[in-house]
Amino acid sequence: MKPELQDIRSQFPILNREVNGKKLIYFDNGATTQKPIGVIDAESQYYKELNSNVHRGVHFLSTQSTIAFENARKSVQQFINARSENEIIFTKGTTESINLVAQSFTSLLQKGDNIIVSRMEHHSNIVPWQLACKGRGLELRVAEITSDGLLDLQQLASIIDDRTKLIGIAHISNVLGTINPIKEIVAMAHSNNIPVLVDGAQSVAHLKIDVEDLDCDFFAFSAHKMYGSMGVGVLYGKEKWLEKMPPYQGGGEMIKNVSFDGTTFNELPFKFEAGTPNVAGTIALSEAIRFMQAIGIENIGKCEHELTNYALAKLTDMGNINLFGPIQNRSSVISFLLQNIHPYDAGTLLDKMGIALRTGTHCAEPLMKFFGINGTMRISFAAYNSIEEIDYFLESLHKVKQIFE
Ligand code: 7TS
Repeated sequence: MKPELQDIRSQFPILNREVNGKKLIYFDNGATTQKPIGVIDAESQYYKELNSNVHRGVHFLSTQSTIAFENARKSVQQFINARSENEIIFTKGTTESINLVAQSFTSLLQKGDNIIVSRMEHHSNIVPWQLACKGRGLELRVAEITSDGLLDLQQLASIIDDRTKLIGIAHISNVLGTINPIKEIVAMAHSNNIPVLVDGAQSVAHLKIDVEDLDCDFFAFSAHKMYGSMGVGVLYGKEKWLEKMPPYQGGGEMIKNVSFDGTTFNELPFKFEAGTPNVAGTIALSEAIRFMQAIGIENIGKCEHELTNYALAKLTDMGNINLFGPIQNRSSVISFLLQNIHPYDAGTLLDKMGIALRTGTHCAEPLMKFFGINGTMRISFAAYNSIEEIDYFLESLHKVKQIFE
């Protein structure tokens, strides 16, 4: 049974605090979600009782840390329905997961090959490819979008050729809330023998992720956007690719033997995990998964969907507002502009009223260019948000409008 909203909210200590003398309304979940007490406790418990390096010692604490760390890998594997734990690489976050693929995978390519990413990508799924392409003489192509913020699948099909070696695409746009048709894109790509990397930063906390069903080749996400800790991320990769790809970083843990005559590398997944990881944060990721599963990911998505529809309808009624992104089949990210009011000014005033939202380009400058704007305001919801919070936000937005009229 789905817990009541109050039971969910009570697990988040930060939601009780005030900001600028007002009750906090946290609508910046696209940037990072707040953390439930289970996650906070798991982190502090680790340092109080278990702190020790993983995979390195025969002593009690190291063994227990390693078991908990590897259990987290198992949780993630089950959570996204990966075939094997070998397919789960722990990283610092989505950004590092994508950089890993961008550097390692492209080392298998030939000068003149090309990679495709879309115009709606976060910079994290653009710049790593630019860096890799520049270094290796590869071409970066852009899949364009339509004016209502959908991926233009026809144009995408038209830029694929026999030198296309990978397509990188966001599952959900962090600006538009567009949910991209990953299965359709994967089918198109695979019919041309092209692997697909999905940037799941904005989907993992809102949709049930099943990498087997999506059939994507890589899936990247961050723990901190799904109620977990900062500095922890995941790269899922099909074993057939990860086996072929060379290590991304060198150091401890990723080797089997080191000598100056030649070093041999560890097996998957350790081949891609150089150095001491964020053990506490990784173990806490298991708690974040438990938190989401206790509510039910479908339930979270459904509640957020209701909040989104409610907010979209009320914002539309407000008038003098530009809403970006599709009307339907979208996620709980809403970007908008009030006519003649700079997002930064509105955001600053809303902050004074206790509301945390995001203003600016949202690390998606090519997308801003497409719409001919310099930024937007953005609200984005999580499992603990409520209709009452949206009502307060709308009232506050009215006040902001009045101030500028
Ligand atoms: N990809 C997408 C689609 C994102 O939304 C973000 C972060 C990232 C990648 C990078 O994730 P990181 O955890 O490695 O930093 N997006 C946002 C945002 O929308 N506002 O702040 C960060």
